[in-house]
Amino acid sequence: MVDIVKQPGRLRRAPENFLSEAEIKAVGEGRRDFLRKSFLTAAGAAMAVPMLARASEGDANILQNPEWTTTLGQPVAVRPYGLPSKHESQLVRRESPGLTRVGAASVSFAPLQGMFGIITPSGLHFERHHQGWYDIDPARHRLMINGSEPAFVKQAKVYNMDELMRLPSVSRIHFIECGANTGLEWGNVAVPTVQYTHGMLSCSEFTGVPLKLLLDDCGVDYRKARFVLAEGADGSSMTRTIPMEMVESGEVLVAYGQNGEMLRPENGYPLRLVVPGVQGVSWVKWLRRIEVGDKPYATKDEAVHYIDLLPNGQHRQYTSVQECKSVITTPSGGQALLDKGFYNVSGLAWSGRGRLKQVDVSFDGGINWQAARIEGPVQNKALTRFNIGWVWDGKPAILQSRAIDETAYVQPTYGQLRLVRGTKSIYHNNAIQSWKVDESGEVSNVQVL
Ligand SMILES: Nc1nc2c(c(=O)[nH]1)N[C@H]1C(S)=C(S)[C@@H](COP(=O)(O)O)O[C@H]1N2
Ligand SMILES: [Mo]
Repeated sequence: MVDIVKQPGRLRRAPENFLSEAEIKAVGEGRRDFLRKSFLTAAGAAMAVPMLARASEGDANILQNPEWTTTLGQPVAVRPYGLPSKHESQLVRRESPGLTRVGAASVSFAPLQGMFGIITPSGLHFERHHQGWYDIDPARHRLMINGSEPAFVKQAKVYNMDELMRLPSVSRIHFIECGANTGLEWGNVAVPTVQYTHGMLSCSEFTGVPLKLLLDDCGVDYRKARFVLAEGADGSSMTRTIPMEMVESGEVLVAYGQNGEMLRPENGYPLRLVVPGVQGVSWVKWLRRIEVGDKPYATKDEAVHYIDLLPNGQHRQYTSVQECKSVITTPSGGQALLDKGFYNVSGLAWSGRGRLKQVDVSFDGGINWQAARIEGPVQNKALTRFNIGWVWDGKPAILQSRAIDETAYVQPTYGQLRLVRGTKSIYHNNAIQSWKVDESGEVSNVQVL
C-alpha cells in the first residue's frame, strides 16, 4: 500500500477554523459517546472477547438487576407525541456560527453521523430558510395556478387544502440536497464534521398530488407553456423556474405529507413542492402559487443566487440537477476509532439523475477501491445506504467513497472537479470526500486532489 499520507501535495489538512473551540469540543464529545455505544453493540465479533472479560471481573450491569427490571415503568400517553431517548440528546440539528446569518435566514444541518438507513427523521431534517419559518394555518392557506398569459391555461384556479387532499395522491421517497451543500470545501475551508460538510441533505417519504394533475385540471396548454414558476408564501419571495418536462414526467409533487404525517412547519407546512433530483431551492416551501409560462423567469434566486462561477469568469445558471455524490458518515470527521479491529464503514450515496449503480470505498486515499454492499431496494432519486466491513490495523488510513449512478456518471475527485469548475464556486460540489484516520484513531476532514 502506498502511504498517501506522506505524499506531499496530495493531502491537505482541514484548518478547522469554522467552529469555535468550545463547539468543536462539545460536538466531538457527543459523537464519541455515540461511537462507543454503537460499536459496543454493532461490532459483535471484535468486541466479544473484552466483554466476556469484563463480565468475569464482575460487571455490575450483568450481576445486579438495574432499576428498570424491578420497578414500574411509565404509563402510555405520558407523551402523546413520542420523543427520542434522553440519552440521544446530542443527536440534533446544528447551526454553524461560521455561515452568514441574516435575521432568520440561516441553515441548520442534519446530523448524518448518527443516522441509519435512508430516511431522515422529520425532527432531524435540515432547514434552510431565506426569511425564517412559519406555522401557517392550513385553513387559510391557498394554492393558485395561473398562466403568465391568459391563453396558457383554460381556467386559472385557487385550491384550498381540503380540495387538494381529496385528489388522488402518491407517496415517494426522495432526497433533498441544498445546492450549497459541501460549499465551504470549494475554497479548501474544510470543516470538521460530516454534519457541516454534507448535512444540508435529507431524505423522506413525501405524499402529495402530482403537479401535472393540477395543471391538467386547469387545462394548461403544454405546447405553449414550457416552464413553471413556483412561489412561496414567506417574505423571501422565493421563486424558481422548473422546466415543464420535469412536471410532465409526473415526478414533481405538490406535497403535504412527510414520513407519514403532515409536513413539519420548518419544511413548508402545509404545502411544499417536491422536485426530485433537483437542488433544494426549487423545492419551494409554503407553496402558494404556480404560474406557467413560455420562458425561464430569471428570478433573483436563479439569476443572482444559485449560479456557478466558472474558472473563465462566466456564470452558469439553471444548473439544477444534483450530480451523483456519496459520503462516508461513520466513521467521519470528529469521531474516533477506539481500538484496532473490525468496523462497519457506512455511508450514503445519491444521484439527481436516477438510481445508484455502485459505490466503491477506498481505505488508502483512492489508490485501491472495493465495491461496498448496497442496502436495497435502490430507489429513484433517493438516498442509498452502503456498508462495507473494514479491519483497522492501527495505521493511518484515508477513507473515501465514490458513487456511480445508472447513467454511468462517476463521482469526481477534487482534482477533476476543480479542473472544470475552478475554486470560486459555492454551489454543486459533489467531489469525493476524504476522512483521515490517524494512529490514535482520531478521524479528520482532509482533501485529496
Ligand atoms: N418559500 C421558501 N421555500 C424554500 C426556501 C425558502 O427560504 N423559502 N428555501 C429553499 C432552500 S435554499 C432549500 S435548500 C430548501 C430547504 O428545505 P428544508 O428547509 O425543508 O430542508 O427549501 C427551499 N425552499
Ligand atoms: Mo438551498
